[in-house]
Amino acid sequence: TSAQIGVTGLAVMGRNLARNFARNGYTVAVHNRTVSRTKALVEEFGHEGDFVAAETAEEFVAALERPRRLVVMVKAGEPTDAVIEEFAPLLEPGDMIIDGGNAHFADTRRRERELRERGIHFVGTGISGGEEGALHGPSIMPGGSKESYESLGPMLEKISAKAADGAPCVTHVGPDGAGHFVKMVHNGIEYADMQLIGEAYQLLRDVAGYSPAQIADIFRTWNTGRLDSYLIEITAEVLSHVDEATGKPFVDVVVDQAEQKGTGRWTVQIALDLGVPVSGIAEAVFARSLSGHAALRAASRSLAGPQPSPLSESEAAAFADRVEQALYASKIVSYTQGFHEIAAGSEEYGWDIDLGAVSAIWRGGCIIRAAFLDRIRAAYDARADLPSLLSDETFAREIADAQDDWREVLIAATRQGVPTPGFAAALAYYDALRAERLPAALTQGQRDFFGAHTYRRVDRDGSFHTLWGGDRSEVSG
Ligand code: NBP
Repeated sequence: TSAQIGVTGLAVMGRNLARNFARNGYTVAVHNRTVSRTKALVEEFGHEGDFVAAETAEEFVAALERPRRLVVMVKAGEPTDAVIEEFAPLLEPGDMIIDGGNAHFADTRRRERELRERGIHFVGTGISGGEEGALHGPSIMPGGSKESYESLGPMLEKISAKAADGAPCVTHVGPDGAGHFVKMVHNGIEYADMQLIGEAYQLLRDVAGYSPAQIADIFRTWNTGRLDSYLIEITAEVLSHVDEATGKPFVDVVVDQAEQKGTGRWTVQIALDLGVPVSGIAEAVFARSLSGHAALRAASRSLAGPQPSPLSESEAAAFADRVEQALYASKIVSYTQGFHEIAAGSEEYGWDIDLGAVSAIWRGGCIIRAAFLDRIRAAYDARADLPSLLSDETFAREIADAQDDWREVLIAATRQGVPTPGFAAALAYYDALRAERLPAALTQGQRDFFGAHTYRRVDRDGSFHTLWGGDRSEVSG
């Protein structure tokens, strides 16, 4: 038997992806470093489709029809390099290695280059949706060569999630590391979405005085409107869950220290390198980091704060509506920042990424799937060279309608001492972009004063320096 596709690395993700291929009618060769996992897969799920269990790398490669398509689902980092080193010598020109792990795009670029020299296509592929997505249909972000996509595309389309309009949630994002780059930014946006939702929850609880169960209901209502999304939906589930052991709201018995695996951090690190302001995503990463500093927080607990001033019931309901506006406006800003980073990466690496297509493949399967993404796609469809999502008329109008409430929410948060770094960073970004003049002119003056770094003038071309230590006359810089 020859298999159309092979999966090596059969932990949760690889196993479910292999089953997804098999359930879609493909013959799937399966392999894992520890053979027991391969056996377990075939024993448990062999009835779901055609699997070819391979114990050795040689058997695995021999089981694949040519050109070979070999999906690697191992722990990202050194294990990926180890697996490539193991398999590449057994492959022939034209074969494809598809890395579906959460690799750093710079590693993907390096691996792609090295394997291209050996005639092998290396297809770094972002896969989102967790284990459920891997089984029932993930959002798939493949990079690599166009040629490899011609061969792989139809298979990926089959196993991917489908958006509400039936479109498969997969597209050829761009060459080499483009797919993993886009997956990275997806995760950064996911961090920002989660942080904004967390802030909305905290405001509804600490300013409006609602209980977790009441807040779950508010989120359920929001989920029927423009905020309709997977993350809002599961937030309501988590908030309404009651801890069995104590009878308390589940959210009150969980230690409030958020963990992270690192893709959000990469999004911010790369944004710093590219010079793209992703302040909302950065605040989300920092907020998780701050939450984990238990000793620092304990040492700060007695610091002064404002007097609490609870809202009346009717004020609370009006406040909840305002929070919805603030959340929506902040969400527009964080997607604006994320898409800016993708555009900048695309420019830097010559990827030619279609931003509308990226928003389209995030509509299903992935963690940030939302009705909202249809509107982003519409914005880029209407104008592919949109300088920023905020320049789209619809989004600009929605923010215009939301901004008074957005500001009121931040005033209330500040007055009551509720931390809202995500909402605040988003509004600051919006106001900074709007500003006629920024204090950057003063920054330039300071830089020229202490370091003779020169400045440009609004009224004449060229660069200039003021003789600050002398008669303060201006010279050409
Ligand atoms: P893990 O990330 O836990 O990796 C376990 C797999 O890697 C096992 O198959 C293990 O083999 C194999 N492996 C390791 Br570890 N070192 C190896 C080596 N040197 N040589 C060969 N195989 C090696 O699995 P996972 O949670 O299923 O995730 C797989 C990939 O998918 C990761 O890159 C992860 O970041 C990504 N991921 C994505 C999502 C998502 O939502 N997109 C979710 C979870 C994970 P063994 O059985 O012999 O130990």
